[in-house]
Amino acid sequence: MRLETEVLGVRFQNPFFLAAGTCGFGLELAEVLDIEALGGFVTKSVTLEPRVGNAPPRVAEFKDGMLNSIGLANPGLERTKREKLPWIRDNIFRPRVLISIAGHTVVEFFTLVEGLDSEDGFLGFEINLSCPNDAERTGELFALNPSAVAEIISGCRIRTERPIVAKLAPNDPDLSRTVQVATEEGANALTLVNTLPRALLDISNGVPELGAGDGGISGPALRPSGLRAVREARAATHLPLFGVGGVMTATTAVEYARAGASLVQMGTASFAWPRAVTEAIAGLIQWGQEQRISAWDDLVSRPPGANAPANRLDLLDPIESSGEG
Ligand code: RRO
Repeated sequence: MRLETEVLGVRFQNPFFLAAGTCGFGLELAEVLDIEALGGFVTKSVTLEPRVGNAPPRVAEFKDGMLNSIGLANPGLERTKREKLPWIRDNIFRPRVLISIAGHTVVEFFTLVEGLDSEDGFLGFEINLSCPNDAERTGELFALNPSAVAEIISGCRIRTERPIVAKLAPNDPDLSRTVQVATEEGANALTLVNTLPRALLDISNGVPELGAGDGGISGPALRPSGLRAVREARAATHLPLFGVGGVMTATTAVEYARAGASLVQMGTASFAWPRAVTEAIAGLIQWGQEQRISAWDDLVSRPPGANAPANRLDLLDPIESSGEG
């Protein structure tokens, strides 16, 4: 099966990304994983000032996933430019890199775009509008406030010609509207979804397992939320979509393609097993061969009205289809 795909005007060697916050700035995973095999990765969210992050423990596992409250621990804008981007520029060749940015205020998003735009070695920005664990912010997520989404996306749009990808929240009561706002204001793609705010408790004393109290849930338990969000977004915009949430294997990636995602991001699976993503890439090639699907693109559900319908497995003629693998 051909995994190559063209999105955002560029070619991706396969649809698998590592999600923001699960691979640092690439360097952190280079020793345990063949990063050059990836379609791409998204960096840890960068804030204007360095952040030390939330009180430990910052992650807790449970049967169907993981809860995190890292609290945006990152080196900040200047050290990212000085210490992280040069490594990416000199060591990443085939994968496409998105820099995730997270503002504490609307204006901070603009300062981050302006501060990073002239650097080399990355494709575009993932605008993190949906971090559930920012102790420095009170009130609702940017992603849950359509006028904040409009202001941030339009302000970032006029400051860069690079692709901008808006990362939205799974608990948005009117996701279609948010998707439309991001589309109208000039986003080039959307990432669905960030983690879902939840809690785990120690039964001996009722104290939350995470130092910060609540955290964001990810892994298999998030998958149905991610799929629903991608389906809803697919119906509301023509923009390409990144599917995130419980992408653990080749077939969970296919499920996201069926929902309408052109690309997928893996997170929790690679936390537990760094090579999960390279195994999923190999698994997808094999699955395609077995199912006689010739291209990843044939699996991706298109927006309503688009003229390239997704392949229906039940309509494939097993003799006619080449199954080139
Ligand atoms: O750093 C975090 O705690 C964090 C972020 Br920025 C995010 O966007 N999503 C998440 O689950 N954790």
